[in-house]
Amino acid sequence: MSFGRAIVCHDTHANSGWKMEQVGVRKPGEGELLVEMIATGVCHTDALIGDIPGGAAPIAFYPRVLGHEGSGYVKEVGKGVTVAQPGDPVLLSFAFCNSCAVCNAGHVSNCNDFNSLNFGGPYKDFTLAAKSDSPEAEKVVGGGFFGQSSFASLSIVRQCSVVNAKNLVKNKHELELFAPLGCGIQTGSGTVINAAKAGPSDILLILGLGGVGLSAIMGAKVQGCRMIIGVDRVESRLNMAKELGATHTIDGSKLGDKTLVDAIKEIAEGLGPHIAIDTTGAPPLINAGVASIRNKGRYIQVGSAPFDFKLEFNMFEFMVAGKTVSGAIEGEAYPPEFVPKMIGWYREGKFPVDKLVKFMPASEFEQALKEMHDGTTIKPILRWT
Ligand code: CXF
Ligand code: ZN
Repeated sequence: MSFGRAIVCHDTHANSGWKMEQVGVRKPGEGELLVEMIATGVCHTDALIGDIPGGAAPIAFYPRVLGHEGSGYVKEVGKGVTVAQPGDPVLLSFAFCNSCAVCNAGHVSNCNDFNSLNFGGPYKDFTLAAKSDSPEAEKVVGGGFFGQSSFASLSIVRQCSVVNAKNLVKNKHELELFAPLGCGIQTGSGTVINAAKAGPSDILLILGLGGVGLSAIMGAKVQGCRMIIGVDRVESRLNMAKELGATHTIDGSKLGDKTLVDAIKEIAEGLGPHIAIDTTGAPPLINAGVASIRNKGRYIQVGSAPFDFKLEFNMFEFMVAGKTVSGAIEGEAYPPEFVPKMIGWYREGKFPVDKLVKFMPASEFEQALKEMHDGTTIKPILRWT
């Protein structure tokens, strides 16, 4: 057993259940790697899952270690690991089985086992202990979140969640900077590029300009979309969207007498966008997004809506308009290919991820969560060293 620090969720965040603690980490088994984390991006999904009351759903259990945007160095590998060797730098992403019919068809982000591999468990990876003879060494803490549980200085990572960065990063700083590529940034940009396959003739609407929404703006810029409309209520995020390539922004808090749908259509040639992507999960924005797209338009859900929210629309009008509504997760990316692509665009100056991030010591995770929620920080990255 090795020892490190981890943000252990004993209960929901709302109940003050997240604590930085000393933990024991078991040895890696078959297909697993022991990774010394250097950086972890914070994503809204960590906050979402770590706020579901224990037992309320199969994916809600405590104690556990969350975190799913990690980067670090491999310390040890278990049997059958081929993706990396001890000493290699790695960037971490989501888990997939790579053998079900959906994975075999090339859609690994919609793997049939996505829920169990990413939210499931409890994988018995950690114990609550500072040393092996402590009585806490028997107390199991769940790991394996997205195959990585990267809210830890040391963690067991499943091979499928690993992108070897040996030939991708130049130094430790880059490895830290690229930590969030494997979820939030891939989710936003990949939705535009892989799921929507947006191009130069498209007018694109991005609802919500957090890490995912702003990454969608960067993806739209890479694709050369002719109009990129961003919607948010935080001025600094609207300004950042402009800096990254949004041609128009709408401040949802300053609509006056107009509806959001009217404001969107007014900008989008009176017809509405060809493609709308919601990154907020907020029901009023979802409804506005579906209503605003033009005939033959496509709406893509990316933000996590309330678990009991049901979308309602008039099916006859929907049919006649030829609209499409779909969901997408993780930017429909195959991380071993898409992560190197994002790094390539960054090097070409087309994908300035450095503008979105703020580095903070892992001990300041509470502050990082607060700043992510209020919009002062787009993408907090926790440093473990
Ligand atoms: C998540 C959103 C909820 C479903 C799984 C993927 N994406 C980013 O964190
Ligand atoms: Zn995420």
